[in-house]
Amino acid sequence: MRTTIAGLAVFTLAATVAGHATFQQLWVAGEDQGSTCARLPANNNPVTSVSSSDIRCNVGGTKAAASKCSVPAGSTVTVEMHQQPGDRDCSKEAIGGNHFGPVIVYLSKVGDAASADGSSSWFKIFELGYDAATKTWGNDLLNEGCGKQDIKIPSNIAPGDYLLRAETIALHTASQSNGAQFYMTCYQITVTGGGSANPSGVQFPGAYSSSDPGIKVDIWGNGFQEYKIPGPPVYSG
Ligand SMILES: [Cu+2]
Repeated sequence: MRTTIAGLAVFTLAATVAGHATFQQLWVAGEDQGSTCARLPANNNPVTSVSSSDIRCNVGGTKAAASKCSVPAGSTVTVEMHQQPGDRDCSKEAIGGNHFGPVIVYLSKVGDAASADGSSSWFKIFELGYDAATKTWGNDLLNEGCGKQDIKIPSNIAPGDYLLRAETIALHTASQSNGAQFYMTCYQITVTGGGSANPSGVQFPGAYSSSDPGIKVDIWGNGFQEYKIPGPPVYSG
């Protein structure tokens, strides 16, 4: 009996590593959708291989969410990250204090957001890297804002289903090979209105290389001044 309890305790600890985090909730035009359209990762551990299909929507990221969130083209959505599942307590950091890095968001047009596996092409709609003047990282702002980051959905993209992939990359150990930690969640959305734009994009895996200057980087060194966000440029539409 004792062994069973000890085993459970270890399992619980492994599932909830302190500092690690997941994007969990979505707001659409200021309305809280909770996690209804989030493909919630099984735990808050990072993905560390850019060549694994886990880099698309996290480990187990093909499992459908409860529903899709309807999002008007041109509106603002808010992704929300926290360290522990369902714990939206704003007095706690969204992601552990030294997990510094950028926040990046992509969209991928898909036939059905509930069944799409993320193998389609992704275009970037948001990125926030490092402000050297204020020494502020993109995910510092998550921590200051109760885990939230606003993102504008382009107004001219074609209506229909998309996966929205929200990501932060923790760089505290990124000077080692495969030391960067990727935390991402895919949200299932249906864009309404919009236009006819179908921006070209990149594939995951493929968009990132483990040797990219924004992925293998020593953020602690004296020489560190500028940060190059990985992936393609932001779609300007
Ligand atoms: Cu970590």
